[in-house]
Amino acid sequence: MNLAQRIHETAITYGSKPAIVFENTSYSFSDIDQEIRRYTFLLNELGIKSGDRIALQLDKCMDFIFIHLANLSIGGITLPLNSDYKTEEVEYFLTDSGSSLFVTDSKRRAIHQSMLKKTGIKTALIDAGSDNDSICLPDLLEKIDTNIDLRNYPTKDDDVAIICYTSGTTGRSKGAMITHRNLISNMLDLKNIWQWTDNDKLLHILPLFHVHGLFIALQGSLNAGSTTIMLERFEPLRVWKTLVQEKCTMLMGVPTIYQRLVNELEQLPGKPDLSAMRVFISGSAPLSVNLFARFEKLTGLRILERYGMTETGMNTSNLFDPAGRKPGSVGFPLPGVSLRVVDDKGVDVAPGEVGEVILKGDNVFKGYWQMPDKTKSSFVDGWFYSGDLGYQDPNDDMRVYLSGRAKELIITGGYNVYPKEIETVLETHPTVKECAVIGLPDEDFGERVTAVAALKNASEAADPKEMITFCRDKLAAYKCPKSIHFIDNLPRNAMGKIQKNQLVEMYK
Ligand code: MLC
Repeated sequence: MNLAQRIHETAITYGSKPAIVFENTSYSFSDIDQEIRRYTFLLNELGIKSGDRIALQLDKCMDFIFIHLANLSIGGITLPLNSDYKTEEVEYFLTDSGSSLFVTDSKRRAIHQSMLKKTGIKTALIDAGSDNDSICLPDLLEKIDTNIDLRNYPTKDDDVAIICYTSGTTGRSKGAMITHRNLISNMLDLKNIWQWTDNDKLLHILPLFHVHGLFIALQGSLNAGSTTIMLERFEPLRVWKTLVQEKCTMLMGVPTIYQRLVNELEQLPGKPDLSAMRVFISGSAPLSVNLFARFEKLTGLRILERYGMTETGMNTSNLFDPAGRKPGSVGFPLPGVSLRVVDDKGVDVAPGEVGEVILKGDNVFKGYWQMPDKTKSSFVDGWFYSGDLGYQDPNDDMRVYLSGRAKELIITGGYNVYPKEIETVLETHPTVKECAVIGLPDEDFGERVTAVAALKNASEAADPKEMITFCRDKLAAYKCPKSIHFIDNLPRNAMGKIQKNQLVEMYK
């Protein structure tokens, strides 16, 4: 089945019930269904066909949702792009994916202007910008006064629905191809294990361009027939107020969000009435035992931690029963997911021992877009090697714990950053000889991206602020170092490999 078809069927069932309340404007399931129908017509007018890629770089907005689901309805593939990606990053995603259409707004159109001209990609704006080179979607939408429904859902289960770009250990981003089967199987699993129903009201505070905000929270909520209260930005005080006012039942966040919510709650004079709240869910980065305990002490509620990744959607979850939510553990594999822990030869380790987590199931993606070698090396006998290290507790039903990573990766505020990508940019700075990017412990972001640089001319005064600005011109802000330290020579081992552990010890 096609994901958009499934959501269309839910829309028919729930009709006038509020589906999404975006910043106080309410859209019923029928409203959303009609908008998707109109956008489908529009995409067809623009020549979009089954298998075409449409890239979206937008602030959080309803058009994002309509265009994405309209695109899937005619067999298109959506590329959700981080709203903060800079021109060079966007250029790579558009050209690598061979996108047929880039949907953005006039603000970003102006920033990317020369790149868009160079690549010649068809660009459509969701706001009425006066721009001769771009298509103005509101103008076109106004002219659509037809009831024709072109949604034909021409996909098979293993056709690609979404390409999500993830940074790579080599610095080059890879497009993870996520199929309709991946999305739907995961969505159904989560509906069951989190007892998600049409009585639920989800407070949505995450970005829409990632697995967490788009697949798990939004698509999950639409599928369950529940109401999504959607805020454009995450603001801790507003979250507490909205949870109470709207009598929300579910919230999904990354640990940085819970950290900020707890800090805010500690300052509040009275405790919010959370009696309607069924479950707070955390993922995308490890939730510390300390934060779990602080949250429980303040609210009396135990956060439910689950484990997923772009390539696999959700893999494991703690139990819905609060007694089965253990701090520090990511719970148990979902019903449709097989999980093993293996050594570096691919042999299962003894229960309780640490190894790499490998995964198989309908949730596991199809491979990396146009990277057959990379795809091949990520799978052995159909098992996807996650790069996460972990173990299973033989005395607790093989409950899963994560303990580190096999590959170099920094997780900052729920976003993955591969050091190589930042090192590559920083090493193009005229004064930098070489550098190493590390993650240092950070109470707010979990890990803080930090660079250590050796200069070409060690006696020259270097300006870390200017270097950070240099990175920010080329990379989304979350990837850029929050601080830069200077060193004469980077520490290396006998093989010449940079000793990042030593750098972490030196600067943490
Ligand atoms: C923003 N900044 C970050 C950052 N987010 N820096 C590092 N890490 C981050 N995560 C930058 C901002 O651009 C800003 O730059 C400065 O840091 C301070 O930002 P802020 O105002 O404190 O951040 P805010 O906008 O409030 O965002 C914080 C956040 C956001 C936690 C709400 O990062 C967020 O929504 N994270 C969720 C990420 C997510 O959805 N991940 C899911 C991946 S899917 P300046 O210019 O102001 O200095 C996945 C699979 C799975 O992993 O299992 O879920």
